[in-house]
Amino acid sequence: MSDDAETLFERIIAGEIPADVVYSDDTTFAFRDIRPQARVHVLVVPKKRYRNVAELAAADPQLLADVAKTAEKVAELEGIKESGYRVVFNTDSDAGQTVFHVHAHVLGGEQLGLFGR
Ligand code: D5M
Repeated sequence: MSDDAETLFERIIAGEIPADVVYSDDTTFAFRDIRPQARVHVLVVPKKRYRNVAELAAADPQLLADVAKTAEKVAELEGIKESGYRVVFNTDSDAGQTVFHVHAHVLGGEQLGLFGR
């Protein structure tokens, strides 16, 4: 993991790297994934960096709740709250986590496939 990978989302939050921002509030930030895996694919991050969802939950459960609420807000803004959506936290290498600033993938806008390969 490079330093760039560690700080990428902090730099997006700071406005130093351009992103298609969907929502922002005091504690969370949401922007479109650069490599969308569904018609709607938005990343929700806490502004404060934790490595993964387990570390976030242990350190600051309220902030994890904020991330979950922002995921729902994003679904509302994207018009997929009623049809349903998926929220995924990739954790470490077998899950393909590449950015070690915890982020929820909010996926939807179409019928999603099953889990697995
Ligand atoms: O997800 C990391 C995700 O971050 C992956 O789906 C691509 C996305 N990504 C990487 N760089 C950017 C930028 N610059 N803007 C928007 N989205 C980006 P992971 O769960 O760690 O594999």
